[in-house]
Amino acid sequence: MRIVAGRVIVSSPGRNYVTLKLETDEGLYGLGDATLNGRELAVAAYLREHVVPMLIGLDPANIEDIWQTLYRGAYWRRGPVTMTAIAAVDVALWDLKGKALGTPVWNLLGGRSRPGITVYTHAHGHSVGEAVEDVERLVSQGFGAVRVQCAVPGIGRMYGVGLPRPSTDDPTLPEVEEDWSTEKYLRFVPELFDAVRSKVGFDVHLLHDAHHRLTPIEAGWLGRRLEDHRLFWLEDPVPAELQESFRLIRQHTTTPLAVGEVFNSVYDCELLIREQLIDYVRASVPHAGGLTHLRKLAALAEPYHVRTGCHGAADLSPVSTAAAAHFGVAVHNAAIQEYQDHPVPARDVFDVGWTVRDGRLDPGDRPGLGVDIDEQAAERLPYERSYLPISRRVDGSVGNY
Ligand code: GCO
Ligand code: MG
Repeated sequence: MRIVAGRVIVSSPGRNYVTLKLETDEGLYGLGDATLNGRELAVAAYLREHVVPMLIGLDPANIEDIWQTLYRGAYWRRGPVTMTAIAAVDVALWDLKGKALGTPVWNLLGGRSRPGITVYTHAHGHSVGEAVEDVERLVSQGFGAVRVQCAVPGIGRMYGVGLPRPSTDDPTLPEVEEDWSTEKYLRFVPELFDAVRSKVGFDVHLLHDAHHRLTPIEAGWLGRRLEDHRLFWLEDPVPAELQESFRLIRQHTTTPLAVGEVFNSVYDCELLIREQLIDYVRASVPHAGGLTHLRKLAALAEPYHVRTGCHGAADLSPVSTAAAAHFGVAVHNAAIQEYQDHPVPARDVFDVGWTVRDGRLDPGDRPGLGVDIDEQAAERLPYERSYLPISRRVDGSVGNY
């Protein structure tokens, strides 16, 4: 079998998704997600202009060799654009192999370690009362793990609470989250979890995302203050560009720590893992080099008691949810998977074999990844320029979004 074409499909069914479709001379094709939120067209161009021409004529069976060719052969290694492009090719090749052999990807990865991977989903509110109600709603739907975010009194616009986008003259400009105040946030979050725990009890896993906004010592304080609430994890307390900063956080709290949705290779977390500074690594299939690389990262983490809790927000396409599902049921130290519903119009573009039931994501038994794309439906919903928000602190300077 030979690769004869690679098509990059950019579509916006409620938000932008980039899908790579690798076609072979035998009529089989494989799909991979190449979406990098806010920088979608950079990956599309990297694939179209530089990667796809190198793939034509290759045997798609040789997944490892193609991965190494794209990684080492480019000379310029790593980085989100490169690694997302490599991931899209890698996942499309695993999809193709499964289809060629008539078996699901989870079977190629060593079979099932579990029937479905536990997922966590998102609760949010504009007030503590609303957040509590949202957690109760999700628990009643069968979710056993819920991430809780809530608007902080006195902060105008907040990450993770679903506030409407303000109307602006130019909708293509990034939205701005104003008034970020660490002091207000740190005063409020313990109150939020006091309320949620006293209402829902300890039978549900609660998670929280600090979205890179704290310093290590602030993170240590928050983790310690939340210890009695037994969070499943505190996520991204600080950006992990400086991996050793987690030493300081670790010395101050036993609240479990998760980090890494922006990681794109094992080198981003090697120290975090080896020194056991984190409990969960959030690197994902589409942003960390595909199934081939994420499996190696998980294998490094296993002896150090670090498990995976992969990023799975709605800006990762339904093709990535499929890849996450196959990874999650097969890999032994996969602990949990983030899950957020995709926008409704995505159902017209992507046909999926995975399901979420009773708080678990099951990849299903279709050959390959078990997902398909309707290219005509995708074409009717063209790319729309959009950016992630920018965060500004009370003093007007740019903070971490
Ligand atoms: C999460 C993430 C997201 C990211 C988004 C960026 O934990 O789900 O933090 O909300 O901000 O996916 O593209
Ligand atoms: Mg996050």
